[in-house]
Amino acid sequence: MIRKRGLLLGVALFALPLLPACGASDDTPTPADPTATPTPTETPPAGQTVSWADANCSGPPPNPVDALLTLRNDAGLPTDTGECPALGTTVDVLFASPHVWGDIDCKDGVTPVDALKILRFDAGLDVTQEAGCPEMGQEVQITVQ
Ligand SMILES: [Ca+2]
Repeated sequence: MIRKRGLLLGVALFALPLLPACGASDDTPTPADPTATPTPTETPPAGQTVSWADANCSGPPPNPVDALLTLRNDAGLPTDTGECPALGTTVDVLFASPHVWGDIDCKDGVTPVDALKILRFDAGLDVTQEAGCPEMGQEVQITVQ
């Protein structure tokens, strides 16, 4: 009996290298074509450089027109934000967390307080921003989510 097991083991060990590996194909690998042009990887969409609180992308600095747009948005009236995202759109701000476009102070969404802060900034008065929120008029790069 021991001799029979030894014979079976010997046959199994002899035949093992002859069996194809699990999942292996019979195809031999083809070398990479050295003349092939590499496929370019897809680049992320380019961001848009804007001035924070410039609601309609008219150019820095933010001004009372941006405040008016903010109030119109709050009242449910149409707003023309030009090449900027629509007010209330979530945007990724480079080197900052996602923010809502038009939520100037990064607090409580787009409200009349944001319009007031734009007017204060325009008048040269102090404006308080939430931690991690861009400063008024700061140049930022945004990408619409
Ligand atoms: Ca706000």
